[in-house]
Amino acid sequence: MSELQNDRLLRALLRQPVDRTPTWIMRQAGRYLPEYRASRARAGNFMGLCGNPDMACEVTMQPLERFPLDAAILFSDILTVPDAMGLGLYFSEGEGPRFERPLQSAAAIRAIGQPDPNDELRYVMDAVSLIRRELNGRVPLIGFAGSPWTLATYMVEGGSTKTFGRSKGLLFEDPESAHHLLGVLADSVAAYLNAQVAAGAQALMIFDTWGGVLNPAMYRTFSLDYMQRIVDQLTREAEGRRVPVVLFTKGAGTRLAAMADSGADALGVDWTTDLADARTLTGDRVALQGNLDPAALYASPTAVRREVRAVLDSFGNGPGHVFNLGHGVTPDIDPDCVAAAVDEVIQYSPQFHSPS
Ligand code: 1CP
Repeated sequence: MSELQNDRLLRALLRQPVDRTPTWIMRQAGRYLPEYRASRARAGNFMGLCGNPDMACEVTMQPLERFPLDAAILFSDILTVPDAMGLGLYFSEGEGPRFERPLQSAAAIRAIGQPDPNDELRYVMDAVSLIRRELNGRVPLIGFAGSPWTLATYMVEGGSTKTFGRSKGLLFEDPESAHHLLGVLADSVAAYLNAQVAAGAQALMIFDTWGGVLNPAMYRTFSLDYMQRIVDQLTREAEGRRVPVVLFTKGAGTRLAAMADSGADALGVDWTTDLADARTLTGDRVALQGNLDPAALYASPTAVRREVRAVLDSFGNGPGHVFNLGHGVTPDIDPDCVAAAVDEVIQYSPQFHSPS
């Protein structure tokens, strides 16, 4: 493997000194880029993109051709794991992800097993190896997976939900089945992430998009404990370097304090918590990643730059910050606003890293 030329991301995630704050953007490859829409049209649909390593590699590289980002993230989806468990993932136009065979009974939950990441998910590992070759050491590659709880919501609901009626209902009504499902998912995700590291992923992120909808006690029992079970099983070193792990719970708020004790190297922070407060909650235990409100990208480049400076000011001095949005970039923003955000981080952040 070629020598890594830009290791700012890996250093910042481990709270090591850097010359400036590194940056990448959640959903940086996506529908806001015309070149992504063209690739997706050629592939026919979203799964056609994810399932074809050449296309997944092409799309992963697109934002790096446009913006001086400090990381690439594997182009895939968190729902490939339940798909590999036999649930039949598909995307209906304008409706988001759906499963053909959602888990609708305790018996269905008992019947699922762990997929082999090098068999059913071989296409993801092939994409990881191909992207590493294509990156040629330019920036590190982030691998990822969904948290057990977040995956379980889609598997039990059959798709996206506003009320979490079935999935939260299961936690209250039949916690034993819920624990069984979350345990299988945690072990499956750990094996899947370790296979990504073996294929070349250099940092890992666990997306717990729906952890914030649980009450604090249930968050601990049904979301955080299973992320912890994953972190405990992960390969933490590859190619002679530590492989940093980032946990992201959307809507975490004060739960960041408990998350900082999970053994993760870094936490993603959404825009509803100030980075200064997140720093106070987590002390020096973890690095922080975030947290520009994605809606700021609907404003002018001038306003975007002002908001980026506010995020950098809020974290303040010292290492341990990776700039990002507080959640994924939305499809209808102007790519020039992403360019302005990335450039402002480069221009404004060196002052926070000067030796004192
Ligand atoms: O082209 C399209 O219409 C598909 C849109 C799309 C994209 C670009 C989906 C469907 N997934 C993705 C890629 C994706 N998904 C990445 C790629 C890497 C990147 O550039 O960041 C990642 C990391 C994800 C992760 C993901 N998928 C999450 C967790 C992060 C988050 O945004 O909260 C979740 C919840 C999903 C499920 C999913 N897949 C796709 C959509 C539209 C959704 C969300 C549905 C919902 O809101 O319930």
